[in-house]
Amino acid sequence: QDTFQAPDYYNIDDLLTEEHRMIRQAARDWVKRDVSPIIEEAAQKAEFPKSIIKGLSEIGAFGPYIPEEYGGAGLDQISYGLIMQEIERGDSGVRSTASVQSSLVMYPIYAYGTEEQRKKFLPKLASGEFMGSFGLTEPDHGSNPSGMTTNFVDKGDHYLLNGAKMWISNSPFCDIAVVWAKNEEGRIHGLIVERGMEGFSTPETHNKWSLRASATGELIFQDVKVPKENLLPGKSGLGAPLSCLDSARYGIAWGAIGAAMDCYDTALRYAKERIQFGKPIAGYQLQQKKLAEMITEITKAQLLALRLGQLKNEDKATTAQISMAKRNNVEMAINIAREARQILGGMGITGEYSIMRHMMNLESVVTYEGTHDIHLLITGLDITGISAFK
Ligand code: TGC
Ligand code: FAD
Repeated sequence: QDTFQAPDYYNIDDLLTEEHRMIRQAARDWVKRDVSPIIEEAAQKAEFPKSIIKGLSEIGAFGPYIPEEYGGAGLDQISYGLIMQEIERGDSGVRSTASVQSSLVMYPIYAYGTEEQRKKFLPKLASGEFMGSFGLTEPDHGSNPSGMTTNFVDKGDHYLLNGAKMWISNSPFCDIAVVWAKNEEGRIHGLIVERGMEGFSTPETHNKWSLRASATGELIFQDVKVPKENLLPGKSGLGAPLSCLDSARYGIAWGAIGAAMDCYDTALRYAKERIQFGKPIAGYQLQQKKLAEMITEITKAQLLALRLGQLKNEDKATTAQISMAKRNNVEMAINIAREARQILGGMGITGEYSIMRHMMNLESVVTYEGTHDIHLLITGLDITGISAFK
């Protein structure tokens, strides 16, 4: 039974609006009812639970901040963050599916697409009728996407797309993929590739120990004819995909708090109930140190995310500020998962509890959307003015 109770040590709820709390409650109720009961089995079987797509749409997780006229939920950035927090409390893989759909597929179509593209794709993506994926990473270009070799050539009435993307969330079942590729001049553009186009395939990546309830795969393009109307005309250059990452990374900064909260809540309950040497292990200083540090770190992460949300609402959040929050909050969550796992002793490694699943999932979250080290270098560049990437 899912008995989760969210910690709020600094009364941060008082800083939220009534609407924020209602949106969060709806997401929390849905996770308790429709995600928690099935997610462990899905992860053990390494299957994406398609049954959750409808619910994700209903709680506004597909395009939370996309205007309602395009099927989005028309919410503010803090609501978006709270929804991600609740979903990742259930599982980082489920949050991944929502992040990709919202920030990496709907956002670029909304921000850089034509009115026809918005009308054609956004309502179907918001309802979950269409699922999307985002192809930036390649086998030889992960942290350095500017080196990508996927390319397209203008053939008069269409573009001819060739190349391959790797590590792509949702790829095995996506209906459309927003793919970043270079034109003949080496300029990066976004193209909408649709399932069924000849030469387009999406093989699944198997044997992951992490994000097992999320489907990951490749996107392979062999002379794919992409209609010209599928190019996103609004922005080109690496800045176009990076601006989508800003939005997804912001959501992860909130989502990681959810995973951390679940680990903390589970460990606290367990420590109060588990008797060793004649008293609850929660009564030993070493266990209290772990729990006290967990709630301190969760509280700091909550404040960071909330302030970032305020800045996002005012359109003032910088890429470097988002990097700091993504990096800090994911590291916070992975550290809490590791400590919480220890508090549960042997029970911590079983699927009876969610902690080990969170811990394994977070190994992907700390790597994707810019690795832990890449985000540190973004902060380093921001404060020194000197790039240490190259
Ligand atoms: P750099 O020279 O810094 O920038 C190139 C151009 O882009 C502009 N720019 C931005 N524009 C908008 N928004 C941003 N956030 C921007 N950041 C940079 C920049 O001004 C420049 O413009 P211009 O006009 O001068 O050309 O680029 P760089 O090649 O030095 O790379 C910088 C670096 C390393 C930070 C960047 O490449 C990076 O972030 N690498 C990490 C790659 C990454 O995060 N990949 C994620 C793939 S998607 C994914 O993981 C999804 S997981 C989904 C899930 O399941 O949840
Ligand atoms: P590399 O770039 O090879 O990095 C390896 C190590 O070197 C890292 O520790 C890195 O920090 C370090 N490093 C790299 N460059 C530097 C440097 N300049 N200085 C110091 N250290 C450096 N991508 C997508 O496009 N779409 C998706 O939907 C998507 N989903 C994903 C889902 C999962 C489960 C995973 C694991 C990945 C996903 N990715 C996706 C890819 C992800 O964004 C990349 O894995 C990530 O950007 C890192 O690239 P890489 O794995 O090639 O590692």
